Amino acid sequence: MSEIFKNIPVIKYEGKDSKNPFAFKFYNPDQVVLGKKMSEHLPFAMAWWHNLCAGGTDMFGRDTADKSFGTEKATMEHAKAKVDAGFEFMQKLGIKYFCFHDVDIVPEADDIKETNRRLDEITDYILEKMNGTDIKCLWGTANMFSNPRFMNGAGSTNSAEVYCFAAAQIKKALELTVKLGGKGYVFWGGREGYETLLNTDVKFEQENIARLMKMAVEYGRSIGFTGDFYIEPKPKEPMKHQYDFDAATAIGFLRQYGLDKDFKMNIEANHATLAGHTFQHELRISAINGMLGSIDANQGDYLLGWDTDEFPFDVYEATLCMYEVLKAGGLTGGFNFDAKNRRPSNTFDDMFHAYILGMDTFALGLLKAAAIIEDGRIDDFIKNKYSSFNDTEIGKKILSGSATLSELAAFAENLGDTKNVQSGRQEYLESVMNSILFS
Ligand code: XLS
Ligand code: CA
Ligand code: CA
Repeated sequence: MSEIFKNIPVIKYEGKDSKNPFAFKFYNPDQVVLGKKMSEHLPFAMAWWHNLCAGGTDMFGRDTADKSFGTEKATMEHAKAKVDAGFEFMQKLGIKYFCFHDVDIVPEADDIKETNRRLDEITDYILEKMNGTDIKCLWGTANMFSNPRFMNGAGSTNSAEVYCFAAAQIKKALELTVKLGGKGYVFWGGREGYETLLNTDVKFEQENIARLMKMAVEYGRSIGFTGDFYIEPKPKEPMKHQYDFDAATAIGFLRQYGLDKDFKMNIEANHATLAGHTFQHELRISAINGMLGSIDANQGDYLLGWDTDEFPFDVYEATLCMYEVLKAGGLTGGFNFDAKNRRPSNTFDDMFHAYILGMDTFALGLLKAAAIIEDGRIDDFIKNKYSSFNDTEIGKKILSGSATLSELAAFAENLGDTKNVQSGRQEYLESVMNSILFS
């Protein structure tokens, strides 16, 4: 098989002063940070769909980038060329994981039996390519949103036949995930939501989604899938209301239906901002609930109200993300670049520049987050902020859970005029952040 990304070398770390566009400036895989190699802190993954399939088509125009890799598109030859391209790409960048939807890896046929046969063939080929490399599958998923049959959802559809079709796709995608040694399985509910309550029974739809997830867990466990199932929350787009609005909503849903032991969150930065949250907020809510599983590493654009899936360049955001990840003790999943080149960045070189940018951004984020933790001022501030609960008798009583409302009321009556004498010190803490980030 001949080289696809000709003239693009293996990307190496050259340090921050390097001007080589095909070198890492900050991602130094063997560098030890807080006792662990950077490459272990940052299990990066390539998103099959954006990197190998998407050519820049948008609502107003067709592809600008040629991802045919010298073959005719929508053929098995093309599917195999994408595998070749993907493995060459990952090897040149030192990326150890990939994520895929069923329909990213083969063209979908009219008959699911034929699609499944193609999936068997291509995953045999992927396995062959994996052999002798240390590249693995991070997670798999079924695309239950593109095909017109899913216009009213998959788990939330009104059609029992479409529901069965979704079940068939999940079953196969789980089998493939197990075959490729995948660590996780994702549910992103792009069409699981509604446009208007004039035609929707929300309770019915949510219960049906839960039933489908339960069946997926039972089947997955029965075929040896030991990894995590993930919900990837997103508030809107394509639907006006999506059921997995944000982490808090998704976690509540999982608990309500007894799915919380098998599921965690796959948090995407751009989805967080669409939900009106920061990326860090979504990570924190997942982490404190023991459900921070994996991350879709991208970023949105604050001027645009949709899911732009940009490669992350914002070091401040990446730092706050890595602060959450370090505090949570790492991820069971990884960092999937669910991101695409901007439409005019349409060459093979640009694909590499994008990943170099993303990997360097998260490497910087890791270094800076470690520096914040080592510096200690922010952690100390937060700890001290609540000291009245840890250092006083009444505070301790409240924390122990043994206090009554009447007791606290009696305590308050003896206080006279009470003020909170502790400043929030936000501006000071922001300046601490800047001094750590830019030192
Ligand atoms: C779309 C989602 C999707 C999931 C996987 O907005 O990000 O790509 O990650 O289906
Ligand atoms: Ca995503
Ligand atoms: Ca997205």
